[in-house]
Amino acid sequence: MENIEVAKIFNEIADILQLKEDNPFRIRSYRRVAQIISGLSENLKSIIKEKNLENIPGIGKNTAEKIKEIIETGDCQYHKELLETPEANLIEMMKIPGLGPKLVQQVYKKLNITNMDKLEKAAKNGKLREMERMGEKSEEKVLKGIQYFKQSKGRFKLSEALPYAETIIDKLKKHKEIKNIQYAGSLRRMKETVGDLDILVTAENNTNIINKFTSLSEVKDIIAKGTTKSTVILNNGLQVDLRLIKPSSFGAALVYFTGSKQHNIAIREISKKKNLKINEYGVFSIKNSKEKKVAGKTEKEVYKSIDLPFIPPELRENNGEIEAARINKLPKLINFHDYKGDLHMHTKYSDGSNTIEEMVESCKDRGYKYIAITDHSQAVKIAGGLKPKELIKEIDKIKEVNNKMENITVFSGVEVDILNDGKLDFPDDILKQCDIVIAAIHSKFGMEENEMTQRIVTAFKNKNVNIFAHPTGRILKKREPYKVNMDELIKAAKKYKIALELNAYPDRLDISSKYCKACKENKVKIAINTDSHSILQLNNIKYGIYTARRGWLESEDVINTYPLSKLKKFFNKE
Ligand code: DGT
Ligand code: CA
Ligand code: CA
Repeated sequence: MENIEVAKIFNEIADILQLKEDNPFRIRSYRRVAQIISGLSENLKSIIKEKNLENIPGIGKNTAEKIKEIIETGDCQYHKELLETPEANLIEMMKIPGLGPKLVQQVYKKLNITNMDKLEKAAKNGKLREMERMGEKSEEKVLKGIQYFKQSKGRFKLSEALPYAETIIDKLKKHKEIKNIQYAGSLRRMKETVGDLDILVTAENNTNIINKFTSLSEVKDIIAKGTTKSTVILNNGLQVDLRLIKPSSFGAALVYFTGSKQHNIAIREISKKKNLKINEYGVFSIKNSKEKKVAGKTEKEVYKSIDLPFIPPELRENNGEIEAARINKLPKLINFHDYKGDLHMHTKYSDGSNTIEEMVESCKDRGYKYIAITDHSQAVKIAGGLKPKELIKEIDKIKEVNNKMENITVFSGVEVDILNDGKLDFPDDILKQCDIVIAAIHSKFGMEENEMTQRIVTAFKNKNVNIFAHPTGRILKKREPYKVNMDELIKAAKKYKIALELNAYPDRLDISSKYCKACKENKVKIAINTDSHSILQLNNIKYGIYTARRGWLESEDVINTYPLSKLKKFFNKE
């Protein structure tokens, strides 16, 4: 059982409790456990074997017992009991973006609607508007949500797919017969969601490898098992295509199966003009209707044969990368070693599960040069938001820690809420005392576009604000971005020297790669932050870096790569 599946059970417990209108703090604590588990870099099974689960910050005795039960039996009693209650039927509807537990309960109680199909019918037939506080508009919203759900259904978040791909590759790699193994497809392009995994292998004995692949413990169903290709379904429903490739074609296959399809079509057009044929087996010159292979072993060779430099997989969307490659203007994409420090994280002062010292130590171990501690402000009660006095206390504490620590600078900061009118949740004289201020929206997501844009731009005008967190508010597969005019937002960010955040939390990846590119083109800086609520979540930075690369970002576009002095200047808007 993968960690993610265990996390899913805890999330489902929270969902059902929410539908039961249970204690919000209890609900939140189950959600937090789910977050902690999905952030773990080690498999729960091996943690149980080798260490104590309760050593994981945020995991208490009760939770540890539940986790053990789930790992040993596949589920836990408490979850099973909850599943027997009437509210459990409604979980499906909770998955519709924009549909909260209140509305789900309302349609259940008033109209006896228990699933998505019934809900869709009721919305189409104008039945929902008969209820309190509901109208034609809310029906439209429900229908849009259902449509969005159906579109994204069957796709997996990057964070749900990448660990599986890595595990499978690690396991298969142990077999000496494998000479080369690599994931391709949308995963290699680091798309935020992937439809299926595509893995390519070269091996001495194909049959052996296919047998090993289909008997992996992650495999639930075998769909196809041939001599050069096999397709399976994993325990979490994800499909994996494994293809065995001849070494002389590995590069060509890698280009082909990495895609995207649009990129492939574009390079095929180029090859045609050069009298070449390009496919998954190689690049071939055609003379007197005779074919001769000119490239195929490596990707570099394939691109070279059509006079292009190697194009990083993250860029292969036919979105300008081929034109850039032609004139040798491909971006020098940001890399892990460029990254100097995380500027958005929470501690026990608000809803994090580690202390300031623990967060700092862990970041120091990662080799970071600086970090910022940024707990929540008072408006977000559920996340333990700080009162002004408490923030001042925390700032003192951060300064104390900073003075003690060597080789790392700890900035004092806050994630301050943007209120409905664009004012901030703390007065300026409080904010001024922070080294860094992150502004964020955690309420009233349903505003009209104009109002929302004005709300945010008003906040940008506050001189204390440095970063705008998770700028579109989306939750992958769960919540659509709020309505906001991104062009205006980007312009305002430029004008008021605000960095937009690329929040690396795997459910967010907000802003998306598309907007990263737009920011770069408008010379707006990006801050890649994990928004960690525990030391384990600091690992999520990888999803941020991958998404940034997909968004064409170079190190100079990202403030977390700045040397300390330059970063301080940025905070002071110099
Ligand atoms: P996904 O799985 O929906 O997230 O997206 P991909 O890009 O991984 O797509 P997939 O798995 O259907 O195919 C993997 C790659 O194979 C794709 O990126 C490009 C290549 N490919 C698949 N079908 C075609 C096709 O009809 N024409 C061309 N030129 N390439 C294709
Ligand atoms: Ca795929
Ligand atoms: Ca595929």
